[in-house]
Amino acid sequence: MIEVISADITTLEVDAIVNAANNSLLGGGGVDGAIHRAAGPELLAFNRTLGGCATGEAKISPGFRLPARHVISTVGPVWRGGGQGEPGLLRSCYVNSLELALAHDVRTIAFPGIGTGVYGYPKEQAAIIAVTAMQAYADRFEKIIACCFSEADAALYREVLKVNT
Ligand code: AR6
Repeated sequence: MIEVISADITTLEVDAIVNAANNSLLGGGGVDGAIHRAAGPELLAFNRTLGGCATGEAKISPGFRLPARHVISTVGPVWRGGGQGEPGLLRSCYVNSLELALAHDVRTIAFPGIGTGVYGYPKEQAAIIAVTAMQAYADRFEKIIACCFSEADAALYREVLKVNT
């Protein structure tokens, strides 16, 4: 089941929340900053042991002080016009995060709009990629949540879901 909500992802009681991180996995702004603040300094200390993360890949950490049990960090592509492999890399973010989740018995997982903030991925194109990947995995999870940070973003996801079904 895929659910679209408008919320702060750090408040969700799910098995895993996904972080829109950078290659260092050592924190930043946006949702990454919010997740590190809510998880506490243990997340930064843990992530220092992970050796970073390539764009399109994913790594898993405990949730520490978050209500979520795990944080799955993935690194979206920086938008450079769409001709630099961005769609494939963004799809990989979702697929690799979902595969990693399955390997850790995650049944409920929430995603922010990877790449759609500082990294500049156009929101509608990103939502189509996100929803398509979520739909391919929907039957292997209890719940996949598209956690939007505004009602406008949530409306966009709902529109894409309607068109895709
Ligand atoms: N809960 C849910 N979604 C959120 C939250 C939140 N608390 N805060 C922001 N968003 P961004 P990116 C949404 O910029 O584009 C960081 O500095 C936001 O509205 O966080 O992948 C990293 O360290 C947007 O739709 O991630 C990297 O350097 C979405 O999350 C870089 O930013 C993603 O925006 C990654 O850029």
